[in-house]
Amino acid sequence: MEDFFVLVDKDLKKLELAIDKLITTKISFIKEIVSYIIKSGGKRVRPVLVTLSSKLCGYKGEKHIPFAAIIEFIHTATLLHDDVVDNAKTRRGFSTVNTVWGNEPSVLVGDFLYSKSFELMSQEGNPEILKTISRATTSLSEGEILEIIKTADIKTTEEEYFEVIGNKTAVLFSAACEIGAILGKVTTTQRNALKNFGYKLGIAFQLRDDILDYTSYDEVLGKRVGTDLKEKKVTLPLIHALQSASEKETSIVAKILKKQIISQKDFDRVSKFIETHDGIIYTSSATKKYLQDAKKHLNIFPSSRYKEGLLSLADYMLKREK
Ligand code: GRG
Repeated sequence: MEDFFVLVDKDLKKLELAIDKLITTKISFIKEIVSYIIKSGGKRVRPVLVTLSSKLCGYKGEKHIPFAAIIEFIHTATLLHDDVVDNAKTRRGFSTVNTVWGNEPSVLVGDFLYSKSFELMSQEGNPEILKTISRATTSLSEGEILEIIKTADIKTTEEEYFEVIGNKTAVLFSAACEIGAILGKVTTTQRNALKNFGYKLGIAFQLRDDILDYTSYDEVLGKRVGTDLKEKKVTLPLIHALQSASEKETSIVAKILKKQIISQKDFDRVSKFIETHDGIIYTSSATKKYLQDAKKHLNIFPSSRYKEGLLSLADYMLKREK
């Protein structure tokens, strides 16, 4: 187990109890689906961020637990929606909710988790945190919609790509860290530092995700490799490869992206093309750069095991395999 997980081991146990306790509903069908997805082995990276950030900021209370649970509920809601949008068959090594129960339950249970999160937040009575999470969820939707607009667009620029991943992934990481800062009642400078740390970490997390989607294996990833291309998502490895591609290569990729169904052979061809043009190497070095920048934001905090934990969580982003 990574050392930052050990550091928050007790808190993660409390988190699991809070998750069970906070999801109250009389509808057993909702319970069944929520429990199926939420117990299916998510990494709990966002709750770890809430916890480590709050402790870094000297917070000694217990409120980070419900907020960590709320962040995980929102994350889970986005997965339920995203799997419908992408028509995904597997997640975390199991059949997706949309495969087992259908699209409607997946979307509606996502709505339930999303609204439950806001109900719980309103009970907590912390307007700063409410504002932070509200803004983040708006960005999540914007990111997902931007991504749809850019589907199959081989002209997608790096800037547009970073806007998509900033909104769909990084803002929630950023919000998780900011919650810790709000709970710890630190200075605005420290709060902004954690917010920026979380944002850059989230970008790196998504970059790694987009690399793994080309380089990993279904069994390791717990979902189908090559989904991005099959869903016609133009991610950084492909964007970079296209920048130095010949006209002929570009037109081959464009033709593949226009197909109704992208085959395994098409995927292999595009993977080879990305490899030839160093798309993965480029994306890996962008990941490293974001992580280095992210870590610098923590310089203003005194040394502590929680700071070490956040730094080692940053290192894990680069090597994670799932
Ligand atoms: C506000 C409910 C709501 C929806 C907004 C669908 C949607 C619109 C946004 C989706 C954004 C999305 C799916 C971004 C990808 C984020 C990402 C990298 C997910 C995988 O996270 P991990 O690896 O997952 O932390 P685990 O399984 O470990 O929990």
